[in-house]
Amino acid sequence: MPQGFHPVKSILNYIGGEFVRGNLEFADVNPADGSVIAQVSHADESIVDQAVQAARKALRGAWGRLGVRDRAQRLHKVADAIETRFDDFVQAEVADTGKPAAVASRLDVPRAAANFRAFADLIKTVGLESFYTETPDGKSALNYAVRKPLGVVGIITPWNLPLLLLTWKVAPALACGNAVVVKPSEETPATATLLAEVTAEAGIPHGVYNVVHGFGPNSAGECLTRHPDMNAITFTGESQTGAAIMKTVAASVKPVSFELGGKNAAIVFADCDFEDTVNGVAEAVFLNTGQVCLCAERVYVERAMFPRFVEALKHKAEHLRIGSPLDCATELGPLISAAHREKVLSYYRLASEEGATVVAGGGVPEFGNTLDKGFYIQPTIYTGLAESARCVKEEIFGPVCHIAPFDAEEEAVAMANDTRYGLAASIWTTNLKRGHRVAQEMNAGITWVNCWFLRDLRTPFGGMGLSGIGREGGMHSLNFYSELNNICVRL
Ligand code: NAD
Ligand code: 6OD
Repeated sequence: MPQGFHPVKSILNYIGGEFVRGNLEFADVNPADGSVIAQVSHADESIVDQAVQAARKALRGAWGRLGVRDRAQRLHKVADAIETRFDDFVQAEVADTGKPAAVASRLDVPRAAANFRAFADLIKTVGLESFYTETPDGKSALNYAVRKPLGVVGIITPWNLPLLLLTWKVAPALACGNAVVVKPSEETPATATLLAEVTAEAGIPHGVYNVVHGFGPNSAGECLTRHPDMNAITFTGESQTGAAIMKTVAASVKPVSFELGGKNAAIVFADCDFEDTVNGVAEAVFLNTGQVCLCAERVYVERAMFPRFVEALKHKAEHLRIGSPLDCATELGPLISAAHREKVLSYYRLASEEGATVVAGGGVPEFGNTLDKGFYIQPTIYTGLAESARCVKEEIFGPVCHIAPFDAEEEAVAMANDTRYGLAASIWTTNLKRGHRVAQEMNAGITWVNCWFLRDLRTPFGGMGLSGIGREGGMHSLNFYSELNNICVRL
């Protein structure tokens, strides 16, 4: 747990092993009190180009010649270095996001190290796909496919789990032998830059990991996606942004991997373990102030249990400890920005206009201290909305859910699947047969039964519909971050 708050003062781009200042700067704001914690150097088109060229040079140098065993060893060293500088990462992440230090210490920073270890271990086990071929006209051959890096990969990430989501892509990209140019969210630039120091300490050659800071459209993000020497783009963020990026990269036919938004459902059956389910659903709704793409914003509860469940979740929401991220007891931090709070509040207002009953929250908490300058919001529960309401259909990305009753299993499945998204779902029941059956009906990239956000990094991760294109995780990541060259040798 960090002892104090030591904000970074200046956050620079990182190119070819050097920290690079841009001509313009923008402010990095602490969401807990609205204070400016750092000035961030903005990367214009020429700085983005320098980063791409540095990455290309690294591929032609030592990195391009390094074997799998050595690459894996260095990725483990990156993980070691993240663990050594654990408190620095926690402090930087907490200052940027306002998330409770307890959450960053339990989730974000350990996952960053785990991402490097998982892909370092996996890449060493990957064999070659091979076929012994006999043709009808009597020829024979040995076919085997070798894995080659894509080249320079552009990685664009959001602000909700900045280090976790960045390393989730950097680790497999480097394991496959690529060089990367990353553009973290403008809201949360610190840990990507800290990771630059760590990669250098771990012996990752200069130019393999580059960081450019800036915004999306007409800024560093778009410059990356437009760059002709970029070989692939992997992106996590809003579905609309994914659509804009897709349009930009279409001209140069680059591979893309998109992990996008969600409007995830939790289905609670009356035979669930009540206490476990209330705790699990509360976590699925409120973790990280609801700013996890996997969070449940729609909760469907079997009618027999509906009033009791609503009361229990209300109790949870009203007893979550909201406060300073640095206080060990804090469970709920602020939203990321004033603009995002305004967006979430606009949905709170809309819910009332759409006829919702406010079960809990619905507004902004008051502290009587500097936290009033932060971007806090009350955890909120609604009931009574029509399934067609915008608040039930659109991703809000805040600590909020709508709870609706259902009578039959098929009805719950139909309501849960009635969405253009398809990222995650959770099913809560002690009837395992039903758990398996309903889980298989879900149109989602991941469905949890009696748990939520329990991750195995070898499993496929991604979304259907508006929630994304492609899968990452385990071999799926390695398949995205490499190309196969099939070699056919006449015998
Ligand atoms: P966002 O789409 O606004 O921004 C994400 C990143 O894209 C930022 O770095 C931003 O600067 C950049 N960007 C924006 N416009 C761009 C453009 N035209 N070209 C290139 N880059 C551009 O998303 P956000 O607000 O940072 O994050 C919240 C969203 O991310 C939510 O919708 C959430 O569901 C989604 N998300 C999805 C996953 C997942 O795994 N599916 C994970 C986390 C977050
Ligand atoms: O756990 C992961 O690997 C992952 N990509 C989580 C995404 C969370 C979204 O906010």
